[in-house]
Amino acid sequence: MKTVLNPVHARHAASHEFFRGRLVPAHEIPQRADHILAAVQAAGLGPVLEPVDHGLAPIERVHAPRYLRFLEGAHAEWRALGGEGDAFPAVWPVRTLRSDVEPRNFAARMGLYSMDSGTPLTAGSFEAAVAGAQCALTGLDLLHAGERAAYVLTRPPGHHAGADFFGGYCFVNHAAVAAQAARDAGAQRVAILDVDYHHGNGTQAIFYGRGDVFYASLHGDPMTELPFYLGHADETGEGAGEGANLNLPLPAGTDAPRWFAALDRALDRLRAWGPDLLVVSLGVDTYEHDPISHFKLAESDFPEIGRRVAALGRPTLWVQEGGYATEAIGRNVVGVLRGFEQA
Ligand code: OKP
Ligand code: ZN
Repeated sequence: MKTVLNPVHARHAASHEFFRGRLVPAHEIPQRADHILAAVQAAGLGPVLEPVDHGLAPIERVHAPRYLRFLEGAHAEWRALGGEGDAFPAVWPVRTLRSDVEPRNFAARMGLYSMDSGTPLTAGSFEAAVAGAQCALTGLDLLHAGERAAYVLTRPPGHHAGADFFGGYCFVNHAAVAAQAARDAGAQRVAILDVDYHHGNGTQAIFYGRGDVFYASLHGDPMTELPFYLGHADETGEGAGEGANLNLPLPAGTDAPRWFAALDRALDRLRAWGPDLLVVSLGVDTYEHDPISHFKLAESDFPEIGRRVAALGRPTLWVQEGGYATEAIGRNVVGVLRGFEQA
C-alpha cells in the first residue's frame, strides 16, 4: 500500500494544551507522525509519496471560505495583538448569541470559528492542515489510478473540524474533503467509516443532510467523551440524508469483543448501502494504553480491523486521525494496514 506523507505536518507543533485549568504538554505532537512513518518503513508497507498540490478549491467544497481565510491569518493576528506562543479562544457564540455576524474583534472571531479551548492554534497550523488535505486528495488520485487502497499519513487530525470551525485538535477535515472530491470525480455513493475513539462531529455535520455520503462511527459515548454535544445513537441523518448516518456510542471500558461487534454492525450497514468508495477515519486511540481514551483494544487486535474492512471489498482511503500512545501508534496503525493488505 502506498503512503502519502504530509511533509509539513511538524509546522503544527503545539507545546501545551489546556487540561483541568492547567497548561500541560500537548498530546497531539509531531512525534506521532514520526513514529508512524518509522513503522511504515520498518514493515515495508510500500512507497512513501509526497502530496500533489490540488489548490484550495476542493477544500472550499467542504469548508467555508471565510473560515479558511480566518485560519490562514489567525496566528499572525494573535501575535500582532501581543499574544504569546499558541493562540486559544476564550469566548463563544452559544445559544441566543449570533453567529451570522462576523465580529471585527480577534478573540470574538476565534470563538466564532472554534469549538473548544483544547486546540492550540500555532503559526503553522493552517499550512499543516491544508497539506493534510492535499495528501488526502493525492491518496484519492491513487485509488482513481487503480490502487485498491492508500494511506494518508498526516496530522493534526481532521474529523472534529466542521465546515467553519476548528476544535478537538482538528482544523481541516481531510476525510470530508476526500469524500467530497470522490463525489465530484463521479463516485455516486461514498461511505466514511470512523473508527477513532472520538465521534467525528465535523464529518457527521458536513454530510448530515445528504444521502450521497454515509457517515458511520463507533466511539466513546458523548455523554462522557469529547465532542460531548454530538454522536448519539438517535442521530440518523435528516432530509435527503435520513438513514445515511449511523452512530454506535460505546461505554468506557469497551473491550475487543464488544468493539468488534459494533464494527460489524457498522460494516453490515455500509455493505447494505453499497458505497463505490470507502474513506476510513483511522484513529488508533481505541488502544488500551491510550492516555486520553478509555477503550481496551490490544496491539494484537488492530490487524483484525483491517481484515474486516477489507471484506467490504471497496477501494479504501485510510486517513490518519487520533492515537496518542506515541510509542505504540506506529505499530497499531501499521497493524491495521497490514491486516487489510493480507486479507
Ligand atoms: C482528537 B481525535 C485531554 C483532553 C483531550 C481533545 C481530544 C481530541 C481528540 N487533555 N481533548 O478525535 O483523536
Ligand atoms: Zn480521537
